Amino acid sequence: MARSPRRWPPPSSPAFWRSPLRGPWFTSVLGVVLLAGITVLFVTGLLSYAAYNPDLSPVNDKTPDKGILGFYLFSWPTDPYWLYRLNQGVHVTLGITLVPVLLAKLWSVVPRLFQMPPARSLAHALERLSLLLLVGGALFEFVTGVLNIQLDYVFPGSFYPLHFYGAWVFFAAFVAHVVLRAPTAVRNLRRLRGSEGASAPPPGATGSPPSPPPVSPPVSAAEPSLVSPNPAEPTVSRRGALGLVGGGSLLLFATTVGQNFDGPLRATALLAPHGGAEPGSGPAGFQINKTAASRGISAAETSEEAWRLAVTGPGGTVRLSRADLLRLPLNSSALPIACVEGWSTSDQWWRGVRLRDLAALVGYEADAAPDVLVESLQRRGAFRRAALRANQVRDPRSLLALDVNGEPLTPDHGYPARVIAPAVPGVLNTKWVARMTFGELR
Ligand SMILES: Nc1nc2c(c(=O)[nH]1)N[C@H]1C(S)=C(S)[C@@H](COP(=O)(O)O)O[C@H]1N2
Ligand SMILES: [Mo]
Repeated sequence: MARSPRRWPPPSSPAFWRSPLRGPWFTSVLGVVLLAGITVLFVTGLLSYAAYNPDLSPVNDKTPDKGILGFYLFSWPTDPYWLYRLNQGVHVTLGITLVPVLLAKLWSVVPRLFQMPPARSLAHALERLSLLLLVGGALFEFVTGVLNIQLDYVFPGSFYPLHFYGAWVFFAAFVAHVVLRAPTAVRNLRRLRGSEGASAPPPGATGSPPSPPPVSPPVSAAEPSLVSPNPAEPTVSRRGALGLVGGGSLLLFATTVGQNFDGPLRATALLAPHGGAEPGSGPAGFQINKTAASRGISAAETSEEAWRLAVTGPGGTVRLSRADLLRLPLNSSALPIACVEGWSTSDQWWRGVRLRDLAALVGYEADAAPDVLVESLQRRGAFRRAALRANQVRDPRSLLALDVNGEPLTPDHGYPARVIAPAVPGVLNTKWVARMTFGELR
């Protein structure tokens, strides 16, 4: 290997960076993949946030200072009933799948980080500042997202504001970057398709070592080229390197996506915390987020003698035992549990009392049922209370469930009673319900 006798150049010198893989084609291909992928992540992320009913203040609102960033919030629909399951499955699975692409893209442009002088003009300084927000924002969003799903809310209570505000900062920088760079990326891909890009051996030269990439002209007159002026011997072609990145993505995808399905498919989700095995078999053998024991729910307080549901509305408060609830009209719905962490179950058969019928017990017409505040027996930890919007309460599939898959709820799935509603994030499906207040969210 030829090594130059002179001193090793500093990182601010293009000669310091010797990988023959770097170049406009490699960076542009990764950039185009990220352009599509990150746009989907941003849209599904904003939708996921809307699905939390964050404007049902103050109960569900984790970002009370959101101001105009909440401009787009709307009443999350109940149809199709699998909407949140799909949205969140795409958001989390795609986010994990894009990690190798993001890392490769950052690696491909890392020489730019050390570029000297740091700024040649005001415009250039602004562009570099936007890059700081772009790279910082991307790392921040991916790291907070992955930590949240893998490590079970390491940022207690503050994941939503961090990930939500971070998404806006990141996306603003991302749009600026795309506007500035897309023309160059498209030009690079057009110009270089099949030539520099593939590092393809000349026809008839199969098996020969990959040819050194030709030095292409700088991307723009003002910008130093990403191509190393002093490339090391290639160990893999550019196409091979892309294959590695794609293979990494495929591996992450294949070991994550199964957490969206029951049964044997879930066992393939080796990487996901809610992958692997189901928590048992039988009617209650589907994923459990927080067990009764972990939330301090005791058998004594959920017993037939002790437990009463308090339902409050303009007509006063009604107290009902589980036996009382079982004597009300019972209905069934097939609905999934779909968690923000990106895991979900297939449809389960829930049976219980319609939320709209409970509203009717305390002074509302079922068709005019209002928002409801649902509170759990649980005294500590997150998710003790959640608010559902009127359209969710009125939907005839929304239940205070007493049974699942033909058996009474198990303690871990929320016995004596839990909420289940179509297309809502799992976190709104409150377990171990103690109190429901219609019309007034406090
Ligand atoms: N009281 C209470 N209800 C709760 C939770 C909780 O921790 N406490 N977790 C919520 C979350 S985040 C999800 S995803 C679902 C999971 O329901 P499962 O454990 O029956 O699958 O329950 C929701 N209901
Ligand atoms: Mo969840």
